[in-house]
Amino acid sequence: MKRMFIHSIAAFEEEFKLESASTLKVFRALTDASLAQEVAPGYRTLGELAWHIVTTYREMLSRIGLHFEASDEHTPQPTTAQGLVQGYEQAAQAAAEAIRTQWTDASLVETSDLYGEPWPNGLTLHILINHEVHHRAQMTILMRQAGLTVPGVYGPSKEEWGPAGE
Ligand code: NI
Repeated sequence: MKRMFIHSIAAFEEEFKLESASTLKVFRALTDASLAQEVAPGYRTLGELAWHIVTTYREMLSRIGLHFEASDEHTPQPTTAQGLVQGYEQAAQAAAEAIRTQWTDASLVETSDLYGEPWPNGLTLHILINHEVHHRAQMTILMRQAGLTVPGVYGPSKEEWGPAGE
């Protein structure tokens, strides 16, 4: 079966704009105190999950020939929620800018070595977005555990439901 694949820079930008705005909404709901929240002892904390989303841009996209400055997995995690928001905004903007200026649609069908396998670049971009959505969803569980109000992502969150619970 052929994997889902992003075929144009314009399609990537449209998808990325929406998902990135949702991620930012979730990041902006974080508090400094909540960053140590973990789902169970020994698992990634809320702050670590957020930082993993940020550093994946550089980690993943540098493997497929895009050049930009952003924090990577060796950069120490910010200790404040504001630092995480700034890290995310910087990495997401720099990545989007690199894709827009360094690639054309033809670049998306070229393959790069990812973890020992040849992945088309358009697949890597698709997986980058899915990876972010996956960890963002994990974050919302930890945010509830930490007593934060979770913003809606694809629809209203429980806190945003009307009185009838619709
Ligand atoms: Ni991950």
